[in-house]
Amino acid sequence: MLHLHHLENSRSFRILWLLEELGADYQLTCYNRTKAYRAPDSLKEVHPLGHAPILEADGRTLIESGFIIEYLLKHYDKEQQFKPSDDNEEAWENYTFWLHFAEASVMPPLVMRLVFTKVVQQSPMLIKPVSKKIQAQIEKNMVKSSLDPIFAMMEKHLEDNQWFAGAEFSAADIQMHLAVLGANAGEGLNRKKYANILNWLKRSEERPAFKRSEEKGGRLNF
Ligand SMILES: N[C@@H](CCC(=O)N[C@@H](CS)C(=O)NCC(=O)O)C(=O)O
Repeated sequence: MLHLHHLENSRSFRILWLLEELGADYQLTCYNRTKAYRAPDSLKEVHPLGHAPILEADGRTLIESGFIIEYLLKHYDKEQQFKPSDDNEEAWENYTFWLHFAEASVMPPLVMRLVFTKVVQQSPMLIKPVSKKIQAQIEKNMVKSSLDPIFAMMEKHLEDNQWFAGAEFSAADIQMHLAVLGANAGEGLNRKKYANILNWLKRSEERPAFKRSEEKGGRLNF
């Protein structure tokens, strides 16, 4: 039996989406974020780290979205629909690269952006102008300067490929989706400069399994 612990507006949406793509039989428990935008303490009762996603699977408690994806594909994707086979070297490399790239390279600057946005929001009135200045510096020197080349690389890849693994949709698209959506929040990605990324985003969100995940786990809203 599979039991997904899903935190609203979070990485656990990835697992919900994959479970829907797989047509798996699973139980879903949804959690709301606290006022401070954290996970509620009740998630710590499921796993000591208290982060989402958490998947209870086959008598074990699994964390880490990339690992959970690989676990589900190994045990529940018998026809290997969402991961290229090992003998398709190019697709396998693309799949593995982008699956890791999402958490290792795209999410860190986005998390930094989120943290500094929260710092400004939670600063007392008197020091708000100072915290805003620090936020602007971090955004320019650490967030934007990291994200611009990352998005140029993604745009180039999607110019030649329909999906991140190549010709076929895979779990790498699921893992990358949340990262791209996060970066597209606020001002949004430039329509001309990032046309291929935005078209890929649209294609991904048109999938019936994505729509069902939104109905069950709530819309992602950054
Ligand atoms: N690298 C982990 C990150 C897990 C993580 O940080 N989850 C966030 C949600 S996106 C969380 O639970 N944050 C709530 C908190 O820290 O209180 C993964 O991919 O699963």
